[in-house]
Amino acid sequence: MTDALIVIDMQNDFCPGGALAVDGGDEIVTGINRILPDFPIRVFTQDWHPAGHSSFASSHSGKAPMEIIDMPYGPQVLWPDHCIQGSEGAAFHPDLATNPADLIVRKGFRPDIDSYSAFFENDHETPTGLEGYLRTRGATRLTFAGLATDFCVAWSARDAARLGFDTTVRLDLCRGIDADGSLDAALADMRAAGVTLTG
Ligand code: VGL
Ligand code: ZN
Repeated sequence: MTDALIVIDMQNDFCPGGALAVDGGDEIVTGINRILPDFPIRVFTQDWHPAGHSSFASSHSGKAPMEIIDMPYGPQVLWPDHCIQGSEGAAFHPDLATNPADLIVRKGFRPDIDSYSAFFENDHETPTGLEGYLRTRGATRLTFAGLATDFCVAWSARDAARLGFDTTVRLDLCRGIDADGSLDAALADMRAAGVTLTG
């Protein structure tokens, strides 16, 4: 077994004071920093949207954040503007130890499609390239931490399990958005996909 830690979207906009703040998002920074040295492979993701991204409510007239619209690739929750490329909100939390990262994967940069998962855009087809990176580095077992449990962590972990990686989510090192029961649904989805939930 070769282990990789995948740290999802530990960015200012998902922490208290940010544009799409997740309750307690900053509480997990210290714990993530602490476990980083335990993993021989360390990957961080960064949500990285162009201004006017199609996942922003502000890009659709008459729509408010948290409404759901139909996109060609399926239903899409609309979000407040967040993680705009190069902005302070898109930067990693200032206390996150980023030097230990081997690779930083940016996602959500295509204007017309969102990308929750670290592996595929929301069409479940367009790859980010992370699978190839992990396989060529020999990773077989993946541990996930970060934000948000019920969106980018859950979609990433579910894809990882489907791709055949031994997949664990450290729930104690994640925090969720929990819109409309999305947290319970995400936990059930991950379990059904064979993801181990710990912490
Ligand atoms: C995320 C909503 C929109 C996440 C990213 O990181 O979970 N959620 N963009
Ligand atoms: Zn986003």
